[in-house]
Amino acid sequence: MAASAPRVFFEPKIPDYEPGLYDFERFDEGVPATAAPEALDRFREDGFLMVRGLLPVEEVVAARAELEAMALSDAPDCWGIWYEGALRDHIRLDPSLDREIDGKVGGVGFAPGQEADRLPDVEPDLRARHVRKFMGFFRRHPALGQLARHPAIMALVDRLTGGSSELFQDMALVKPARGREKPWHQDHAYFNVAIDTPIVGVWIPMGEVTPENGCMHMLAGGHKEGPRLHFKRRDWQICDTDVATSGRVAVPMRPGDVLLFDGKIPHGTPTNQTDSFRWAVQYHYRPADAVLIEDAERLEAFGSEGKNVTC
Ligand SMILES: O=C(O)CCC(=O)C(=O)O
Repeated sequence: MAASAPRVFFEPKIPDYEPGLYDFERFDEGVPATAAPEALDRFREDGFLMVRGLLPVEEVVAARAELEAMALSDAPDCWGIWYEGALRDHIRLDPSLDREIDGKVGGVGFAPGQEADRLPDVEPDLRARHVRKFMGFFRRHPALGQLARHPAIMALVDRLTGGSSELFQDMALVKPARGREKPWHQDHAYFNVAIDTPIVGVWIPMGEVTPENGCMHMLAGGHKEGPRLHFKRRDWQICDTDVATSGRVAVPMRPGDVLLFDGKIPHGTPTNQTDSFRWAVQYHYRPADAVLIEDAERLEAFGSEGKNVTC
């Protein structure tokens, strides 16, 4: 059966953030792969654990090649593809058709901008230089699928979810040269999964990541505070002024390293200030018997509307 065409999302340009939003107290050094099984207490304490050299570099390189090919393809084999607002300098879009973020309905409601059923009509290379995100690809690309089910990752994830884990979301975050930030947020605010469920995010860089090109920034221990209110601002996000300045950690990584993080840890990534891509994939796992909830219950915990709060 032929794969159906991906859904295409054109994001708006988003405003700059205030300087200092991604200042940090320290770098996280991670733990060697051999020490990871004994270091899971650190995950529980900090809300994340970075494991050095957990994956063979050649497997990460092969997965990145699949993403690079998808970015250039005339028929990318994925569920959805998102383009940075900067692509609007090269294509004609009617801004009056842009929709705002709608955290109320979840899913594509989290995507601001507008949606299309075909790729932008520009040269593949120009298109590829503006990809921000792919979703829904791991079953269709062997090397990306291999990372998603990698035994070295699953051995740790299963211990953190408490048993048999189900992969329920796959995405690649491309962050092209000068690509936009992902503001501080908790991933669980995007998922209709019972609030007390142990959700584990796995973030795999496919090149060196640094504060300059947009490595992960974590609020160490912030998961213990539970759900935080999210607002419709530059994204579906925690209010910038609600992000504590103490406990902020930057997590520079190399190919082969893997970052495991709790679904309730506040985290974000700054703008890519370099002229190169910053490639990463992110997979999310939950216990196979996780209870699913409705949007209303998620918003009761994470939503800000109707709660007499400001941002
Ligand atoms: O890779 C990034 O830039 C941020 C990814 C992230 O935190 C997310 O999409 O939830």
